[in-house]
Amino acid sequence: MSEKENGGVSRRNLLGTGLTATLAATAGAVAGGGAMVVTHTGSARAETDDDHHKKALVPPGKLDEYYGFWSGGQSGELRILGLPSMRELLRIPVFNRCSATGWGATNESLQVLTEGLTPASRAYLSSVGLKTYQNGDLHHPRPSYTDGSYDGRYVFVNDKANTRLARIRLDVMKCDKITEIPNAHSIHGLRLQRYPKTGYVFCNGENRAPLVNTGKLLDEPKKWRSVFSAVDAETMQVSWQVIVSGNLDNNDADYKGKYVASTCYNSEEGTTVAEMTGSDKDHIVVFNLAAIEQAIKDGKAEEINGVKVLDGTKTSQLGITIYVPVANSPHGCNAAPDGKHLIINGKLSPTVTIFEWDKFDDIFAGKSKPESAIVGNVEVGLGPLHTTFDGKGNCYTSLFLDSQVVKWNLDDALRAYKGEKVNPIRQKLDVHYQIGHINATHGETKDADGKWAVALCKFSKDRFLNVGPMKPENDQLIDISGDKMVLVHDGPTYSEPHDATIIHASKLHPKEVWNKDDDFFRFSKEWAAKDGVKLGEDNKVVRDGDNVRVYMTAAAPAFGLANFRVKKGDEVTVFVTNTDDVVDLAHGFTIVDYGIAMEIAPQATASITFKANKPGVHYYYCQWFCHALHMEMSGQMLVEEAGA
Ligand code: RUQ
Ligand code: CUA
Repeated sequence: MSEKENGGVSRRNLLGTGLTATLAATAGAVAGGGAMVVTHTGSARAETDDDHHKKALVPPGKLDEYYGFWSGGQSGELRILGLPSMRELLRIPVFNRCSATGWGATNESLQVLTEGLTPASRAYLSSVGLKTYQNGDLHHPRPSYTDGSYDGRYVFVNDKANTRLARIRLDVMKCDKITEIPNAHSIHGLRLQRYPKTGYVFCNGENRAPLVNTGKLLDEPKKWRSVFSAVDAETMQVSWQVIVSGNLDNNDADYKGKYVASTCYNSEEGTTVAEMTGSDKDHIVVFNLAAIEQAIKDGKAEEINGVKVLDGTKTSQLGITIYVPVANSPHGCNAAPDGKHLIINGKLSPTVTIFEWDKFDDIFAGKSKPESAIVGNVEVGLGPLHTTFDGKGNCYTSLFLDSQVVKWNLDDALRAYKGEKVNPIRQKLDVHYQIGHINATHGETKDADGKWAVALCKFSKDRFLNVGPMKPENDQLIDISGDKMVLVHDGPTYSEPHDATIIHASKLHPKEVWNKDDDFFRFSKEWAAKDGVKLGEDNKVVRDGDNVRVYMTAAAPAFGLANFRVKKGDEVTVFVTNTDDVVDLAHGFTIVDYGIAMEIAPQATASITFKANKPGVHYYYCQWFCHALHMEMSGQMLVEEAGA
């Protein structure tokens, strides 16, 4: 039976367990019963409601109300979308190599990409002819906080592929720091200290690996370790690390600056799927920040690869962690904007578990049992992964297996747990398909405003024109402002947005043009100072043995140098300063048949270093359309045969 014939059952049912949802959706059912209202908005035709849809329209010339920071997954980049239009506004290269901007090739970007590498990675990369990693796997974009609200300073992102943390400056939307985390293996969960401000960036080392990972203990997985790291948000240095039991998955911090909690799977500490899911309980681990800082002061840490590392495993006597058993393989970990509650999403269990942060006080003091922190448990549906919030007491949990978002009420859930006869479930909405993260406008702050939520679906299947075997993902916009959730937009996205955070536009004030003295240009500024050159004024070629430094301006529609001459074998660095002080007037610099290209935004300087090993006339041109005479904005690099 084809998908069409069976009414879409196989599509919705891809991962096996969404049967109830499927039947309801197939029938186009809108079912309500008893105290519980469950709405299936149904098939691909029926789920957009005209009024809600219009609310999401942003007409030409009008601006969006929110910035969305979208992970680029294994593309390694960060993206900015406007909400509610879901228009993609910008791509910010981070862990990837970017053909347009020269990220990964310019000296400015290479400084960012190489400064924070561990000595071991640096040695490995140079042994294979690389300066830095060429890929990344960016899951979690997290904007910085002051007192539980977004403060517009930075967005932090993880790299699961190469164990890194990166920081993006929100004034210029550029990555300015990347730190590889030593001792950990694969950074996954990433959250920030909320109070008094960020502070610490909390990085979950997902995989267990030998500590130190230098070729010993290969066959002794029981001795491998999973490591939790706190990184200083300003210096981007690792402040401390804690060894834990089990694999760290996602984490979140409270609103008081006292605790961080993390879900852990594989409490069995196995290495195969069967071993990792053997027992029916895993746990969350809770970190006590004050106790950790005290233990470091008291000299309880061991220094490993230059970092202070504490033992926070189950058998540790330091009193810095507690372990609370929860159902097998919990995943999402979400602090509610009420500042009091923490939601743990079951993944393999159809439930979410509610914790109260304050109850950890007595548990750390030894006055009560770890389980006493649990104040609620709701059966939400199959495959709960993440929960977001509307600031009005409702929670929205993504159901991966059911391909649904379930809206439930926190207060009712707490009352139900105490034995009252209330059903906390408000509504279930079909999404398409297999949702991972869900995030609402300001949902991770105390300013959660309950306007929109985005459902980041892992599969799009039939939702867009068929583009071959590799389909886009589907990021859906849901209007959560009313009693009922309404799906208003499908947005195809490229591999693979795991997560997104959404900030009201009033919170961010990016610059229109660069400040020409910005520290981001320090590489160029330092060389110009050494060479006695004024960036943005002088056009000059400086020869220094085999090293040639070429300084030029770019002002539409001409480069400051019509040509420059070097010798085969020279190491050439070209510095280009965009002297146009005009909004949106970017230039570029590309050398033909040399693999050289870079972006130069208004008032910026960019530089790139290469070996002039190919003799001949090589045009350079501006690759950013900047002027009616943009095509004429070019010049020639003349490379002489050596000895000529
Ligand atoms: S995790 S789909 Cu990488 Cu954010 Cu939950
Ligand atoms: Cu400058 Cu095109």
